[in-house]
Amino acid sequence: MTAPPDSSHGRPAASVPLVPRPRFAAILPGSARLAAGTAVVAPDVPGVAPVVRRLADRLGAALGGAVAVHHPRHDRRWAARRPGRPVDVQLVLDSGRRAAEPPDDPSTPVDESFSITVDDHGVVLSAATPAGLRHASTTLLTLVERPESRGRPRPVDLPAMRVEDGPVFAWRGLMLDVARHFLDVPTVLAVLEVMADLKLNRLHLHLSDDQGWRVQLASRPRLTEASGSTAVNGDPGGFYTAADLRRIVHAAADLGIVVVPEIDTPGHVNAATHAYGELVPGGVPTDAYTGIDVGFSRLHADLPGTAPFVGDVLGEVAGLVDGPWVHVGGDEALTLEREEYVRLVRLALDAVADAGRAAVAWQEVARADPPPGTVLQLWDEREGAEEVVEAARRGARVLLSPASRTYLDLKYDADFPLGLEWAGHLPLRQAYEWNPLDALDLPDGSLLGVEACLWTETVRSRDDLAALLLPRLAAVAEVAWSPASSRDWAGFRTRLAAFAPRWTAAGLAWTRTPDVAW
Ligand code: TNX
Repeated sequence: MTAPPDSSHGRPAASVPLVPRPRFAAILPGSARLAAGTAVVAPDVPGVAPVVRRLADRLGAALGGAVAVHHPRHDRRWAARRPGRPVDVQLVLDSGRRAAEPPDDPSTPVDESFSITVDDHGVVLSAATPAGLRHASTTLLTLVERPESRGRPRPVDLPAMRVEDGPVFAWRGLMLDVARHFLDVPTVLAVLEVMADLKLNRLHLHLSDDQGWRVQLASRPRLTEASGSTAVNGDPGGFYTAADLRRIVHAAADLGIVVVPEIDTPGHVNAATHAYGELVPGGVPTDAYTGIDVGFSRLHADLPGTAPFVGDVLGEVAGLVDGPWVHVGGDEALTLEREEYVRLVRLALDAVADAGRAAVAWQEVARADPPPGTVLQLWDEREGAEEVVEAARRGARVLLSPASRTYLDLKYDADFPLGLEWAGHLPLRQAYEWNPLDALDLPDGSLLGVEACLWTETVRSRDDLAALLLPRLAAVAEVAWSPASSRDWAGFRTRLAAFAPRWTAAGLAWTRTPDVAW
């Protein structure tokens, strides 16, 4: 970031709290005042409407007073604005930069790049797509909001500046394990807001596991009747109704986040085998399981109930989300022979294809020779990476969640009260200082992105969740957005310290790690 000291703003520009780090930002001579009377001027097109709503709401809260929205075709205010008044914020869908046609394949990445110009005349946010305008708005909000003085709105004199930005990776995700412990809708909505501010764009929900089943399905009602209320340690469970999941999907979409639902098969299925004896040889349902071992449960390829179960469940779940992906799990089926594992995984992959969606799966699914376009999620650095690389050579895409960098359920250090240790500890700096492009020797273009994972064996409350998630999610977000060549730990610490008060203002019990001067 080109960032000379900024006298007009009263603070060095290096402390402008942008996380993730923009590709280019320069403070220029001049300034623009945003205050009550500032309006948002934007094109009246469907994808931009939620962006404008969020921008106007939050600008209004920061500046004091409602921020009006004008659509230029119906309103000449922008052109007629007189000097001396608060400036407006104009959103421009720049057709010159726009990809000619929306892609046929909805899983094709969209152009998320944007620019911001602040000068004496106003603020202009420009991008080729609504996604780009959303990130531009988020950047502007980060510059305008002072979360530490919440409740005291005031005018903001922004230094004149130019920002040009866009992500390295198309998939910047977070996985929440809502199976080991359930996370209710308000908690998920709060996490979505945090994600949007970090420009993350995929929420992967791990909806089923041995300890609980978290989505109510009309085709198999006993899943939640028998396994909705259980959780690790005998703690309270819970589940989403279809309407709950739709609420999450819609809220995410408004924030530019695609929900990727996961039904884990053919292992991690005790919640299912506890609900339906037809999935178990002999027909007797398994006992409920509330421990934290992995790898013991399984489906059976030769039982007549298995294929209809996999088909119905994945088909119904696919119908509850709007995005192009469904995650089929596939990890740690330790009691299955390879041949039966492959048969069972193929059932799941076929069910997702039949539903018109692309499959995402944990890395082990590389063994089942998945169809081109399948997204394989790498997590285990101990073994199996070569299989993923080979599958990528045959057309699979790769998502990186190496445990030692992205497993936000690992303890920060030995003394941290929450979290697991199987892959070591994960201090903030370790989550930050790595380059996804160096992780595997992948064919060009096959690396889709990076996803943080938050398994919830030890997470019993929203506070526990926030303590593990933040600040490390910010590190993963910057790794996924900003080129490795432009990142540096010292700069990240400074920017993060200025960014974090918004988490406090949102009531999140994040962790003040010892490596940052918070
Ligand atoms: C491994 S990662 C698992 C999960 C655990 C996690 C705990 C993966 C695909 N499987 O079942 O919750 O470790 O860190």
